[in-house]
Amino acid sequence: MSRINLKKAAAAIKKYNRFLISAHTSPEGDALGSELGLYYLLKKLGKQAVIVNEDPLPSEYFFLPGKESIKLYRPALKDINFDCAVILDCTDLGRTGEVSKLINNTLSVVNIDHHISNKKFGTVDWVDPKSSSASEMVFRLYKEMHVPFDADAALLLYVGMMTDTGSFRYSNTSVFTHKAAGELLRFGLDVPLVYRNIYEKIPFTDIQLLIKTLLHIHRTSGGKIAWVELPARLLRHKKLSFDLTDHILSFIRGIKDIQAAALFKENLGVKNEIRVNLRSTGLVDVNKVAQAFGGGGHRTASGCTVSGKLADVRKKVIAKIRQDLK
Ligand SMILES: [Mn+2]
Repeated sequence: MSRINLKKAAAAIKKYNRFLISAHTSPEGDALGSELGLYYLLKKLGKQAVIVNEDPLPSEYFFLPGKESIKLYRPALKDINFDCAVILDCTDLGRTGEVSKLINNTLSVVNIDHHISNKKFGTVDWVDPKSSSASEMVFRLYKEMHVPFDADAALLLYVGMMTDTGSFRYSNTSVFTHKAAGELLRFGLDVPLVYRNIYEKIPFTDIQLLIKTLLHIHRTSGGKIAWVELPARLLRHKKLSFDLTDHILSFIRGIKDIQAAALFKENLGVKNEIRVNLRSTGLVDVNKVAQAFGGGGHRTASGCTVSGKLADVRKKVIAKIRQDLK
């Protein structure tokens, strides 16, 4: 099934000429790696393409090639006459934020995603939950369309696969993921430097925030659930350009006997809106938990945005996690 839809996605890319590329808000390695990786593929095919995101690049991704071609959403972009939109790493169109306003009914939409909770919103839906990442799917698109990789494309797709697999440690890491990564490494990637750029250049003020946050890890349900809150008053001191969520979650997910970890973050821009990020060590299905609140993702990593006060949202979400504890 997935193979047929890969062919359909490739056929759409062949057919159209003026592409809008986007991914989810708060873009991370996979969103950026797959967007830019696809951008280079389209350029090699002689197509026009514009990447539009709602949010700017976090500073740890400033080293990515092609980053200057990413545009931030503004209403004037409606005047560009696209004939196809390729949406990457999104369970639904709403995950692109404001960018969804650029997509009208006449535009063909190619939905390329690896989340099990994908809502199949495209004209073509290529959804493959067995893929480690959207970047791994773009890797397959290069193969399918016989477009050769170069050093830039190799770096971008490697970054997407590396970040979404927790550096090739999570359960979504497959034989194919390693084979693909191995093939990309032939282009002379400096792996330690890639890792250092993404994970080891945390601004000192953010390390201080991380320490403050970790002082307030809470456990519940006999130590099976751990959670932390990031209230707005803490976030105001944070370097907005740097995404700490992953660092905090991978830390609390590693606590002995934990089955699920949750991070509750107050949205600085919207009052009473809480972003919830969930991780599971494998026993609890946090995709199901996130879906109960209108979000989604994967069995072991998911997220949702919930309206309400920080403490109320936290109680509701934790009650839901509790139902699935083993
Ligand atoms: Mn992804």
